Amino acid sequence: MDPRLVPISKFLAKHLRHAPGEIGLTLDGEGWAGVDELLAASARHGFAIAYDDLVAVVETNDKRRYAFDATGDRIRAVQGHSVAVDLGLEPREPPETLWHGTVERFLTSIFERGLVPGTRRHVHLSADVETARKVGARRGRPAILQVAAGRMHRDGLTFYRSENGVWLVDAVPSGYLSRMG
Ligand code: HQG
Repeated sequence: MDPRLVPISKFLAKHLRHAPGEIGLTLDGEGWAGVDELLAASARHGFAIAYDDLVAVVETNDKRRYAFDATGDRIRAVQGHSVAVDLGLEPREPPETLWHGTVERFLTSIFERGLVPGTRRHVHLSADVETARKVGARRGRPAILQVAAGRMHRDGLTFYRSENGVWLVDAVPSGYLSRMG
């Protein structure tokens, strides 16, 4: 992605996932904001975004974090919210194994309490080890947990997959976790 677009992507993450009210924006129940409203609200708050740059962020963002609706009139973050939204995702059967990247200092608590969502709506799991390693590395030296997703699913726990390929689940009890690296 063009480095010039990174601050725009971060601004969108903040306001489409966590703090729409801070710029006077309202998300609907599925997390959508009107594109015109978003651009106006951003400009009003001293962060004017050109429409073409918004499109470029949606299309070239490294993790495809944002999407327009079919008409192109609305935009939302495809995962990672802390505000209450229902993304309308259908339950899906996960692969037998998924991965979670974290850091050593959280492990004692994780093995006591399982993985919990913290401020977000879901626990985020990765389909491959490399992605989990990157997620963990945001906080320090990564510790990788293997998640027995197939067994969880057979035990009746529900999985979703966001549009950009992140697996989402309400929580992961510690009995489904093992340390991999
Ligand atoms: C930890 C980024 C103590 C958990 C990434 C994590 C991801 C516990 C942190 C997405 C715990 C929550 C999400 C427990 C979980 N005790 N710590 N019982 N249970 N934790 O940021 O998974 O770039 O909310 O291990 O790539 O790190 O923003 O979740 O370290 O996909 O698109 O609590 O965010 O995507 O942190 O990251 P987060 P995450 P974006």
